[in-house]
Amino acid sequence: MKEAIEQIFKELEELKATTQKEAEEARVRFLGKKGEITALMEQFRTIAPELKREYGQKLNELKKTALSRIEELKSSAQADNAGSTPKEDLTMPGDAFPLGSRHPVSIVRQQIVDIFRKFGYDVAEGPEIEDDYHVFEALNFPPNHPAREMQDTFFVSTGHLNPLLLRTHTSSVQVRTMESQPLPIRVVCPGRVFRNEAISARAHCIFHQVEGLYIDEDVTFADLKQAILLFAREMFGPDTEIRMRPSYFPFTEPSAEVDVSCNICHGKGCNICKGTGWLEIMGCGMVDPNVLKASGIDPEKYSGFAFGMGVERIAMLKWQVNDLRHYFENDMRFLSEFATATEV
Ligand code: 2U9
Repeated sequence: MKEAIEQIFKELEELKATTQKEAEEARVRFLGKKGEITALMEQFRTIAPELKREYGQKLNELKKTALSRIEELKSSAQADNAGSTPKEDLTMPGDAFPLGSRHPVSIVRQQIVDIFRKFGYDVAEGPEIEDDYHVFEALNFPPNHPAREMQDTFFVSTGHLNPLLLRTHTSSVQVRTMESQPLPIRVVCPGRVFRNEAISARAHCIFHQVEGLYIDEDVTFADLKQAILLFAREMFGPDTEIRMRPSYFPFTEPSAEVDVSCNICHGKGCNICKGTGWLEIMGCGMVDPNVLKASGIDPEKYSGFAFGMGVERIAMLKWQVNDLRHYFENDMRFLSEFATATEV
């Protein structure tokens, strides 16, 4: 028995297999039901008890060596499909790629833009780094207006007449449209804006706006009101009502804040609308004649309306999100809630 064990150790050392099939044949030869090592194991039962300890250890060692040698051969041998069965089930469907989804702010921005496109508006975009002229001067901001201070606006360059800054609204894009496009103008301008503000549940130093501008002969406040009503009904549902409250902006006169009827309680009063039945969605007004004049448009012949809304604010109302910061934190638990929310 001793010689037989030694002999098999030697053979295992010299064992070669170039294919899976050969490796499997080697396994059968040594460890199969009628294999050489299996036979020795059976023989072991009949040997004298005083030899059992020595031979038992040797046989165990031999079996272990055979198993690891054959495993080694199997993993290094080329796959030979003619003789072996593939481990994988090639008919199984593949693993799905984990696809991302659109950001809720991007979904709402697109919905707003799509509604105005349907009304016949063009879409315009412009630079995020702007000059003082296009953000403030051309929009009738007085020289001492607080928005022009360092506390409110991020300046990129200072110390000259027309400093560069991060735009605080997308109105600069409408100014550039007035400078370069023929009349009439019907345009919406989506984009990112920057304000030097402390971050809280209701404010952020970066957010998104969609602003709109319509200039033609005989554009009136009634046209503005109708455009906003149609927008509100597309965005928040066909039963939505609007109301306007007087307001003030340097670039519009008269100006108004727009509220929509609360689509949660339908006017009864709930904690979303703080018991008022109304939710503020945007500001608007008739373009100030000074703004038209600054861009070379005759205010005697033309008039226009403009409006502006914060995209995060609309998204908060739409999905009842109570903290603006969720939109900037990129927490997958929050973002994946919107994976299927792409319908208008
Ligand atoms: C031109 C002329 C007029 C754009 C307007 C508002 C009213 C407004 C705010 C809503 C919430 C900004 O995001 S927000 O903080 N906007 O209330 N924006 S009218 O008026 C213009 C724009 C361009 C040439």
